[in-house]
Amino acid sequence: GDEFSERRPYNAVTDFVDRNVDAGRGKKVAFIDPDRSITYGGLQEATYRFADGLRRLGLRQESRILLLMLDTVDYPVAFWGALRTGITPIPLNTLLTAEQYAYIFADSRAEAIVVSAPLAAMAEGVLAKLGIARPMIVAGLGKDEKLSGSQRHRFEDVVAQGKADAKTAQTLSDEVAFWLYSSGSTGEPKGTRHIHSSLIATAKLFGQNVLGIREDDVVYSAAKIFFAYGLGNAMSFPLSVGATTVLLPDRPTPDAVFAMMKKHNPTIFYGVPTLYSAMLSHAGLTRGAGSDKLRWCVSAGEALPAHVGERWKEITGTDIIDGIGSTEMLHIFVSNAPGDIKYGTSGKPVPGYRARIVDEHGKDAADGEVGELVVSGPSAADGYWNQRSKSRKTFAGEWTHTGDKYVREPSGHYVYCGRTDDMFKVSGIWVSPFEVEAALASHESVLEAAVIGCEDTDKLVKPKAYVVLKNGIAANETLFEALKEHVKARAGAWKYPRWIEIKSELPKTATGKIQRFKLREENETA
Ligand code: 3UK
Repeated sequence: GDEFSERRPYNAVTDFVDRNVDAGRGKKVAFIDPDRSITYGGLQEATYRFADGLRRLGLRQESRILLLMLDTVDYPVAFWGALRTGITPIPLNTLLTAEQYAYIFADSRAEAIVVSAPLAAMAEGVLAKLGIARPMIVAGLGKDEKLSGSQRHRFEDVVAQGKADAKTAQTLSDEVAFWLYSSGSTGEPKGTRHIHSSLIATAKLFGQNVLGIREDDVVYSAAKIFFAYGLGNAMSFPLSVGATTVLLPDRPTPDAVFAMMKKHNPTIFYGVPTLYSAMLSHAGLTRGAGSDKLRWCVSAGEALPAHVGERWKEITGTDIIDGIGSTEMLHIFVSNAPGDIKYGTSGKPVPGYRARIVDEHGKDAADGEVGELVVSGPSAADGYWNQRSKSRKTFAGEWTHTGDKYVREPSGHYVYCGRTDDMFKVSGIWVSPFEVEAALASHESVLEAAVIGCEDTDKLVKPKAYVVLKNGIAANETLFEALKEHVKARAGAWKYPRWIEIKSELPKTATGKIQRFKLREENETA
């Protein structure tokens, strides 16, 4: 075992909230949103009160509550307040469809919902359609806005009515603390159950040891708290060292992000590759991306194309640290690091995690051979909720299967090659759709691209590309020929797309991952 896996009485709220107050940070600002801020002392008191408020609503230890919330100072109060009373919070993506929420409401059997005011009507509609009654706590209502119906409560009333000296539930370090629904690029979302000690494991192993986050940092994450990536970035990592987090409830457009950078001068910025790429094509990108104090930028969620990292470094003067994480492992487990960056790779295993690349028989692949990435570490989830066979496949003892194809370079760097299920062979040689997409996206006319394997008249699989062109670029035969030549030169002769189809947009999950299976379905029915 490791220092995080020893089983002991432990509630994460004491580590992330109370310890800061004990260390004399009671008056320090922990979170800032566009309207309010909250100190460490204020957070401690509000989480005690919210915990007691939940008990007063009839909720008991181990019941589950959904958090359908925008990023404001109420988010940490709800999350850590629930943990304090041993209730399991389930942060939910705020961008899902009513059908997806209906599925999750039913699957999770949550007993209450905390919802931000702009999302309340939608949540009411889902409950009505399911024919179930649940207490709903609405955050961010205006003073004059009224709540109607029974079991409807204002967030601030639940906080105000709870006692400030209530109990902290005695939980165990390896007891389930919260769930996250996996983004589900294929199939239905899975409730991924995480334990108390995983939060401190990721905060120390990645936040502190890799990023070097410290007390005087001011962090801003464009990735929202409901995403495992954002939960670490904007909540657990900064709280683990007593830093300050700035929150934006709105959509992180390049303009909105630049405004945050200028206003708050964050020292650490977290984004996803699509955002970095959009910011790069924005005239507003300057040194520090607008912040006078920027130390590091971090990218995850999908692979960061090398040219994006390199261009970003040139213009802003700051590197982007790309690392791979997953909902199942809670945060990043293979990563580049400050001072040790190789663009175009995901870096090396984060100390404290072990990674292997294995073939279909579970044997270690040689350097240079593509295989599946499996990982072992203290922050692996306890399993999926009510999904026994998927749990057994993904969490195989101490090794967690990522479903990602990787190759290790002799230098020890891990290079992403796409999802296991999206790979295909051309003339017996593996093609990673991702590699062809990256080659296409590096062409000056291309905004983004998706590639699938497609049968030709000989029933042999060849790459087919769906391409979104940049504004004002016209599609014609000359351009198609240029794109094919570009891929041949960049990725390898056999990898060029035999067919190119122009699209106005690509099908994506709510978290921005390309849904190649949709393109495959579309291609089969055509
Ligand atoms: C892909 C990457 C290449 C990969 C996440 C940081 O993305 C996160 O979690 P999800 O469950 O998706 C996991 C899958 O996304 N991926 C993520 N990062 C990278 N591929 N390079 C990367 N840097 O397919 C992985 O299996 O949504 C990211 C922290 C916490 C997270 N949950």
